Amino acid sequence: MSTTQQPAMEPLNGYQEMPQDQMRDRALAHYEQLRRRRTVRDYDSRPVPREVIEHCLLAAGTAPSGANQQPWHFAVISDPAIKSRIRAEAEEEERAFYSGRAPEEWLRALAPLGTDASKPFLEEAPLLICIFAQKYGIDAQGERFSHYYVPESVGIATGFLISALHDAGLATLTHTPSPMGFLNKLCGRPDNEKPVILLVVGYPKPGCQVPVHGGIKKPLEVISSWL
Ligand code: IYR
Repeated sequence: MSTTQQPAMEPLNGYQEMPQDQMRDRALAHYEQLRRRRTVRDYDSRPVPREVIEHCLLAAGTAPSGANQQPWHFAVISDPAIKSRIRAEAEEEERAFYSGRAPEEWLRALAPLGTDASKPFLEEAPLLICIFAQKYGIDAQGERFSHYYVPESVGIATGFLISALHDAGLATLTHTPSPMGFLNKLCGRPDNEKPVILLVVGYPKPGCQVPVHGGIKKPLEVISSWL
C-alpha cells in the first residue's frame, strides 16, 4: 500500500455505549475486583488449566501497541526441569544483587516487602510466563525492521495479562531477575527479543501471607489531577 492511499476501514462493531448508571456500576465493580489483586510469593504446586492461560494470553494480545506491531512474545513454562534451571540462574543473579550489586537506597526501598535472594516460587508455581519484548522485527526475507514504543507496548500487554489472570482467579508475581539474558537460551528465543518480566502464575499456597506494604495504594488525589 502506498502512503497516499487510504487504508482499509471497517465499522466499530465491538464498541458498546451504556447508560450512566451501568457505567458507574461497572467502573466501581472493575475497581473493586482489581483492588483485590495482591502480588503473591508463595504458590501451591497445583497445575492451572491450559485453556484459561490461553484466553488470558489472547486478552494480553489485544493490547494497543506502536503501529499495531505487537512487539511481544509470551513463553509459557511448566516443565519442572526448565523451572529449576531458571531458579538456579535467577538466584545466582539475586545473590549478587542482594549482597553488593544493589545500592543501599534500593535495598531500603525493598525492605518493607521482605524480598531476598531465595526464589522457591520459581519451582513451586505451576507456570512461569516469560514476557519478551521484540526490540526490532524480522521480515519474511530475514531483514530487520524498526518496532516503535516497545517498552510502552509490552508494559500495556503485561498489564492486560495480569488483569486477565487475576480476573480468572489466578495469582501472579512480576519477577525481574537482573540481568535476565539467560532466559533467551532457556526459552529458545531469538536475539531480537529481550526478556523483560518473568510472570509467576498459580494458586496461592493455603494460608499465604502478603506484606502489608504492598496493599497500600496512593489515594486518588495524589495519583491524579484534573485541569
Ligand atoms: N529482582 C529482585 C529485587 C526486586 C526489585 C524490585 I524494584 C522489587 O519490587 C522486588 C524485588 C528480586 O526479585 O528479589
